[in-house]
Parts: sequence; structure tokens; C-alpha cells
Amino acid sequence: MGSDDTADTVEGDEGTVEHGPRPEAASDRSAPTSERQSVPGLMSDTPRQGGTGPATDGRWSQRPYHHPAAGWGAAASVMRVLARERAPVKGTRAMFDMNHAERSYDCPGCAWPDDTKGLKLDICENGIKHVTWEMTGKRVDREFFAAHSVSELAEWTDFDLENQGRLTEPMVYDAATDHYVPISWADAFELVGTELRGLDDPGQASFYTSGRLGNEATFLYQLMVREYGTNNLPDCSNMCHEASGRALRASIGTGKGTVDLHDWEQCDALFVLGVNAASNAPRMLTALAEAHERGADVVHVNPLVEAGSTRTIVPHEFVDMARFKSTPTSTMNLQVRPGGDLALMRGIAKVVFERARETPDVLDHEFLESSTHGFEEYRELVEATSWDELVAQSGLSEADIRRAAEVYLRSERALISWCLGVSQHEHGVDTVREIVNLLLLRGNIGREGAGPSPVRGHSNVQGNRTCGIDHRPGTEFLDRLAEVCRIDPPREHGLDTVRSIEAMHAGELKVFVGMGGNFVRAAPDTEYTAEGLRRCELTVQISTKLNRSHLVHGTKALILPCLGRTELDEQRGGKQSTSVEDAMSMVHLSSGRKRPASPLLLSEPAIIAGMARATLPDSATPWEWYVEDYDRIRDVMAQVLPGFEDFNTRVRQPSGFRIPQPARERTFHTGSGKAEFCHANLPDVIPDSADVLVLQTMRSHDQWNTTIYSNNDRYRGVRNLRELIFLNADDMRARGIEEGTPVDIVATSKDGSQRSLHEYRAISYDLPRGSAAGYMPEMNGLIGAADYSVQSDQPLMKSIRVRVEPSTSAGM
Ligand SMILES: Nc1nc2c(c(=O)[nH]1)N[C@H]1C(S)=C(S)[C@@H](COP(=O)(O)OP(=O)(O)OC[C@H]3O[C@@H](n4cnc5c(=O)[nH]c(N)nc54)[C@H](O)[C@@H]3O)O[C@H]1N2
Ligand SMILES: Nc1nc2c(c(=O)[nH]1)N[C@H]1C(S)=C(S)[C@@H](COP(=O)(O)OP(=O)(O)OC[C@H]3O[C@@H](n4cnc5c(=O)[nH]c(N)nc54)[C@H](O)[C@@H]3O)O[C@H]1N2
Ligand SMILES: [Mo]
Repeated sequence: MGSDDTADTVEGDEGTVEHGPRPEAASDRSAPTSERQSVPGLMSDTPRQGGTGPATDGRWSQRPYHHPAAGWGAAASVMRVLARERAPVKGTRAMFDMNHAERSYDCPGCAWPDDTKGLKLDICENGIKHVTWEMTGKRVDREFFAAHSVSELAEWTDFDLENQGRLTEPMVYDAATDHYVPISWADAFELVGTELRGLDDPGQASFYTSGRLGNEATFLYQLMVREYGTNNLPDCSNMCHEASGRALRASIGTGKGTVDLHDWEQCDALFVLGVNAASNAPRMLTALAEAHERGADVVHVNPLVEAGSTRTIVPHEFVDMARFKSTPTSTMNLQVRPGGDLALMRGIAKVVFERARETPDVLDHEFLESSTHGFEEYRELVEATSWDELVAQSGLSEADIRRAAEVYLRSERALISWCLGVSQHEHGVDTVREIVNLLLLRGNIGREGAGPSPVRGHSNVQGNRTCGIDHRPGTEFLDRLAEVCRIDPPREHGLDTVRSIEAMHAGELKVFVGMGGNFVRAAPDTEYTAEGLRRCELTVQISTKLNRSHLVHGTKALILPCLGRTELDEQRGGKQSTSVEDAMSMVHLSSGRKRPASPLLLSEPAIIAGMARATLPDSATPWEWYVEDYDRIRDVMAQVLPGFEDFNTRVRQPSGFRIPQPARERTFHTGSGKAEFCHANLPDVIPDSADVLVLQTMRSHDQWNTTIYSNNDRYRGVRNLRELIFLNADDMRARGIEEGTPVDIVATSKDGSQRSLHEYRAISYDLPRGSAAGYMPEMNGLIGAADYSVQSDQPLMKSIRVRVEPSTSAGM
């Protein structure tokens, strides 16, 4: 089933250096390198050049990328994707429909807000790829499942699974034949209901959400789960921005950023920490370029100098594209040590305090006095931290930290944004809180152009939380839910992602429902997670495309195919729209227009209602009535959720409405009623032994989380290779590792257990000594089940302790 189909290319060929052996030699491996038998449903444990991407043993290469981000390389890449999905015309129309205020759908590509000013085409390469991947003309039907057993499909790459196209009808696993076979919707719901009703305790079931789910479906989903009797609502946010939410709640009272796009346009200093904008939030490039053009300072903090942090061709400026006119996106790049961001923030604060001795006004005394708590203690803590410690822990020189501090000091309106490079660390919560500390010093919150701005991932991950997906729900929310929906929601906290996997292993979890996503690939410790899923009595995956989580299943298993966001959702009450919330708290409607991929697909709200009715036959909740017309769901949501008053009217305004964010108005719902300074000690992020490297797992340019479009990573100059590890050239020399040769990677978990990957290609890259980088989800197997942050329970996807050495395996 292999395909060398590449959606992406690396621009220009001058100076291309091809590494490694010719394909003949690369594939001339006599035996698998691991004796370990992998869990059924996972591919057997042999090295693959393309990882979970397209199978290939073709030539691979890597060379530095010198072009601006976006631009014609992006445009060319888009045309290849459209051609591959056999959708050039529809895809092009979809581009123009996307993200336009009225009668359109929200781009599922990321959570960056829509630019609604003027006639800009607010689209990006990766959004288009994402949409076309959903709109593909290819189908996975009952004949497909009849032709391929689950054991056979297990040996396909993840790319090949998704590349078969859209799922078309509900399927149930038949153990006798090891095939998925068709099942009616009614029987599928009945199976879910029977299993859930049969459990001793509702806590034996867990209900995962990936951040795609619209607000209305989200509300129904959590209602079903709580009426059933559990708060076991793990979500992708547990692996993504849990730390940001917890930190912001503790510091400013609400777990969200305070800024919107207008603030991005007004700031005069912009700090971007741990974001690969060019690949993962390409529409942010526009904001970066505009900031630079109007003279704002733009400081990127990242162990890697990513493409989006140098120059871009603004994606929607077609005239600039035609002229190859690029705009700088940065004034400073700070290559921080992994996990070193807290030290950098504290170093900047130290300079602020130093300066305040001569010029007291650099601190916003009035604001500090009236609206914050814990300031003096913070000052003492910062002053007691030595430059030696700050320099060592940040990996930056004192001079660099001082330069960054000058940017902060000369700015009137500073905005600090961040993504996974900050949140997926042991000290993610403390780091986000230190970001807020720094902002508070100069009153950079709750005024134009200033504030904290987490860059969220999935397009509606923020809306999911707002609308009730939370394993630790607040009392106020539960009280409202109980009163309005007349249910008796459980008060005890539920299981998150990490704890759900543990519970599966302990035999305490019997039913797993995946509302979107690809749990087995997204979660850490792939084999352990897979074993956990295998122990379930029933796994249910509500999906648009075939993925690994359908193959690593429980004793009983269902695949329930749903409509995608681009598709027309017709219910008894007519055409339906759903709402989503972007990363800046704007809620607006999204309406698909395309004919559904199959007449047998149901919408997510309809699937939830079907499962709910079968599980709760005596429920007084009018499940079917809700689904007939989503306005009815919105009317209930308006009564339960603060800020959703008059939901149906306001969501129909041209660009929707903003959910109130009290901290934006300088109202802080913390215990003290003030913004809280955090007094965390400076963490030690340096491994004890110089042999140990800190490995981060990240996305390539050509993937969407667990969905891989090709084996290329354009901006990092990689072609046709995913099983790689980027290393500092000095670290390679010290270990006797030659460029492009196979290496073995051994990770040591917090609990002392070890996990390894074999024959990954070593690529030298400009990153700090002592650090390394590679791709998720291939490297998830290195992250132990015990490796999650004690502050956020987030798996440590950006700080895996590894040893790397030349491969000892045969056949290299
Ligand atoms: N095209 C596309 N878009 C996406 C996604 C996708 O897969 N594809 N995924 C979506 C999702 S769910 C999310 S959460 C976001 C993810 O968006 P990103 O956070 O950009 O995701 P990653 O690829 O993990 O990149 C992490 C970045 O943090 C840097 N980094 C690593 N460690 C550190 C550190 O210690 N300090 C600092 N300062 N930087 C560090 C890495 O070098 C890298 O640039 O993107 C969303 N958008
Ligand atoms: N090592 C490592 N692991 C990570 C990360 C990392 O940086 N490093 N990042 C983590 C992060 S930030 C996240 S958010 C998670 C992502 O984890 P998930 O959200 O679980 O994974 P996705 O890859 O986004 O899910 C893809 C699947 O969603 C389904 N799907 C797509 N569209 C729809 C839809 O409209 N409805 C439904 N019901 N299903 C749909 C398709 O079947 C597709 O196969 O991964 C985490 N895992
Ligand atoms: Mo995410």
C-alpha cells in the first residue's frame, strides 16, 4: 500500500546535500531490530524511513532552508494536494468559502481567529491541505473492510489508512473473521447503550474529545456523560494547553488569554515563545509581518530558528507573492534551552527591577497596588536569583537576556504568546505564570495591545472547555447544569488522558469512547496505551477517516462515521450550523455546504443523541428534539453558560460575539480578587549527566497532528524522511555520530524504565547543545506512562531524557 506521493517539496535545489546510503543499502536490513512483539493493531516494530507517513525507501535529503515562509512554495504545495485528492475545483472554491463571516465554515486547521477586515483572503496553505484532506473524493466502504482484515490493515502505515478516504457507514468489529462488518445505526447505538448500562459504575467508562467538536455537540456530549454519571472527560487539551489553562486560572482567575486580534495589531513588543508559526498557525505570519512593518519589536524564543521567525511572504498578499516580496517577521531570535523559558522571563523581570531603582516608573505602581497580590515577594524572589543561574537555566547569555529586557522596557504595549514549546514541559504551569508575572509588572494586561495570548491548537479546543469538557468541572457550572437540565451531575473529578490510560491498565476502565481524534497515536507511550485500549470491553471511535485507533480496539469495537465540518448538516428543522470559539474567545457560526461524503453519515450531535437515548432510556432530556434544530441546544446553553446569553441572536451577528473574559477588564476572579504573582522557584531543567539530551517531539510542516500528508518538512529542508533526530553538530561529534547515519535513541523515564527507537537518521541542525528534536507521533513510544508534569498532568512531549548513539543493529 506504499505511496511515494509527496504533497510537498523543498524549494530550489542549489546546494542540496543528499545524505545517507542509496535506497538499496537503506532497505538492506536483514532482520527487525527489536525482538519486542508489538501490540496487535500497531505496525510491527521495524524501522521505517517514512515513520507513520507514506511507506518509502526512496532517496531522502536534508539541507538548510533559506526562503521566506509561505509564498509560492506554499501555493505549489497546495496545488499538489488538491490534485491528489482529486478535488482541484472544489478545493479552490472551498478556499474562498473558508473563514468568511457569513454562511461559511470555520477552517478546521487551527484556532487562529478570522481576519474579518476588508477583502483579505484569510487562508493558508495548511488550512487548505486540512480541508481538502476531509473533502477527498476517496471512500472507505463495506467492500473495503470486507477485503482487508484488521490484522492486515495493522501493517499499513497511518498515512495509508487515512489516505483511503472518508468512512461511509457504521462498522462493528467481528472477532470471528477479524473484519469490521456493517451495522445499522440503531444496532450500533444499542450496543453502546447495553455496554454502558451493564457497567457496575459509570466511572468505568471514559469519553475522550479531540478539539474539533462544535460547541453544540460538545454541550450534548458532556450532558450525556454527566447524566450517565461520570466526569471522565479526557480531551486533547490534557496533552496540549492544560498547563496554560491552569496557570492563567491561578494567576488571573480565568483560564484563557485576554487579547484579541486587534491587540495583536496594536502591540509594540511581541514575544513569541515555542510556536512554529509557519507550519502550525500560518495565519499568524500575517500578524507577525504586520507587527514588524509598523515597527514593533518581534522576539522569537525557540531552541530552533523556525522559518516563520525570520521572513514570510504574507499568505494573502497576492501582489507580494507575485513579486516574491517578503517581509521580516522578527527582530530577535533567542535560542533558549528546552524548558529555559521561565529563566528567560525571570531574567527580564530582573532587569526591570534593576531599572526601577533608577526609574521607578518602569513599574506600573498604580496597577500593582490596586490589582495584584504578592508583588513584594516576587521582587525578592527575582532579586535573589543570580545571573549565573538564569544564564545556565535559560541557555542564553546575560547580554541576550538584557537585550530582550530592553525590548520589554521600551514597549508601551507588550503581548506575549506561546504554544506547546512552553506548555508541554514539567514546569509548564510555572512558566506560563512567570509570563503573567512579567506582564503584570508593567500593567500589560487588560489594556489595548497587551496581555497573554496562548496559541491554541485544535480549531475548537477552547470552545470544548467553555462548553463543559472538563474532568475537573467547577461547582458553579455543575449547579447551573443541574438546575437547567434537571440532572444530578457527579461532583467527583473524573479521569484525564493520562489517568484514563492508567485505569485501562488497572482493569478499571471498560468502555472508551473517542469523539474524534486518534487516541492511540496522540497519547504518550504508544505500546502501553495500545495495551490499555486492548483491555477495554468496548471501544467506540467517532471519526471521519480510518486511523490507528480503529485497529487497536477493545474486545468489541465500533467505528461511527460522522459529517465533517465542511459538509451540509440537514436535520428535521432544516440546515444546521454549529458554533465554534477561536483562540481569542470569539464565538461564531460554521456552516458546511458540501454534500456529505455518504448518505449514511450522521452529524456529531445526532450520534451523541443516539448513544444517549440508548444509554439512558428513561432520560428526561429531549435528545431527539435537540437534534432536530440546534437552536434548541443553543437556547439551553444560553441558560447554563455564562456569557452565552441570547446565544442564538448574537451568534448570528456577522463576526459572532466575544465571550466575556473578566481579566480583560482587569476583574480577576481569584481568591484575593487580584491578579496573583506566582513565586515558583527556578526549576533545574539541565540533565545531571552530559550524556543525556533533552528531546522534543514536534510536527513537520506536512502533517496535522497524527495525520501525515507526506514525508517532507519543507521549512526544515527535509525530504522523504520522518524517522530522524535533529542534533547539535557538537553533540554528534562527541558521540561519534556521522551526518545522516542511523542512531539508536534510548529514553529513561521518571520511573527508571527505558524505551528505545532504532535506526533513526541523525541530522545536524542549529539547536542548542544538549537538546534534540524529532517528530510526533513516531517518537511517542519514547514517552513513558509516568512521564507527565506534576503541575498539569500533561505528558512531557517536549522534554524526553534520551541517550543517542550510533546504531548497533545489524544491517546498517
Ligand atoms: N498544520 C498544522 N497546524 C496545526 C497542527 C498541526 O499538526 N499541523 N496542530 C495544531 C495543534 S493541536 C496544536 S496544539 C498547535 C501546535 O503548534 P506548535 O506549538 O507550534 O507545535 P509543535 O510542532 O509541537 O512545535 C513546538 C514549537 O516549540 C518549540 N519548542 C520546543 N521546546 C521548547 C522550549 O522549551 N521553549 C521554547 N520557547 N520553544 C520550544 C519547537 O522548536 C517548535 O517550534 O498547532 C495546531 N495547528
Ligand atoms: N509526542 C507528542 N504527542 C502529542 C503532541 C506532541 O506535540 N508531541 N501533541 C499533542 C496535542 S497538542 C494534541 S491536540 C493531540 C492531538 O490528538 P487528537 O486530537 O486525538 O488527534 P488528531 O490527529 O487531531 O485526530 C485525527 C483524527 O480525527 C478524526 N477527525 C477529523 N475530523 C473530524 C471531525 O470533524 N469529527 C470527528 N469526530 N473526527 C474527526 C479523523 O478520523 C482523524 O483520523 O496530540 C498530542 N500528542
Ligand atoms: Mo493541540
